[in-house]
Amino acid sequence: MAILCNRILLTGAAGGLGTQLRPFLRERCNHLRLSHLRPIELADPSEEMATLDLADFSKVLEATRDVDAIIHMGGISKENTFESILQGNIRGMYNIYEAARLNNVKRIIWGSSVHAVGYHKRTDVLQTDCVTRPDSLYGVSKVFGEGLAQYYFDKFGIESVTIRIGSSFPEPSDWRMLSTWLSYNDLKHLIERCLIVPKVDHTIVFGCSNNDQSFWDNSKVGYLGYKPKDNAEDFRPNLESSVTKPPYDDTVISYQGGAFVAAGHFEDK
Ligand code: 15L
Repeated sequence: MAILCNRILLTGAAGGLGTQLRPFLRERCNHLRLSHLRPIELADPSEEMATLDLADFSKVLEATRDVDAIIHMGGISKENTFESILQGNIRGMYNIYEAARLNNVKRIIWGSSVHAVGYHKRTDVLQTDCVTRPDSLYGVSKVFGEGLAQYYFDKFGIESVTIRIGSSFPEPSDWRMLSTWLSYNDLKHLIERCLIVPKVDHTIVFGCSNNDQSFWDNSKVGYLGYKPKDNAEDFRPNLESSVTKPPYDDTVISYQGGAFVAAGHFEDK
């Protein structure tokens, strides 16, 4: 396997996607620095641990030292109180970018979300430069992150790939995921492309597999060379036999953000 970087920082290393990416990235760099809130047992001499809270700037500054690229999958991964979103995703994202600037990190690849555009209808086919329509405070924090990535590119030349991840799970488990599913293999291929392509400026790409029912069109960012192979359609028979199909006009299915749109405002609960 070709070594792509000397040292990569992977945030959220013990989370769902971090766990998938860890062995994959380990083969593509000399040193893989893992960051998480709690210590993780190291699996290889090439791994290093950076235990940290993303809201703690001095810790993030230390963790980004001597790093060539950051794969930022950490932070809050669904709707929560504004206070939690503020610390984990807004302050956390700022800390990553500001620390990257001070430590001269060249490229950041990070997980934005379908929830940055969740209020678009399922009938809209979105281009990567579409307007954002967040469906939650979580989605708003992703829009903040997308703005931050653009700002740090325009002002400081730090390159980023913002991946608007759909639903990255072992397989689609509801009807909406026929459109939003991102297989783990396609995620890994996409991350590899984001590391390899020589020039990305700030690119926004939808993180989805090659789904027949996709809401998204990545053709404007063809230069990434992302060619997903999996298709959620292969799982339709499983869904048909095990998951009730919601009526077509149900909010959970009629908006791209699904349950996040249907859920109402978190702070009212
Ligand atoms: C996300 O952004 C979440 O992190 C993930 O857990 C799923 O809920 C996904 O969106 C989705 O909407 O399927």
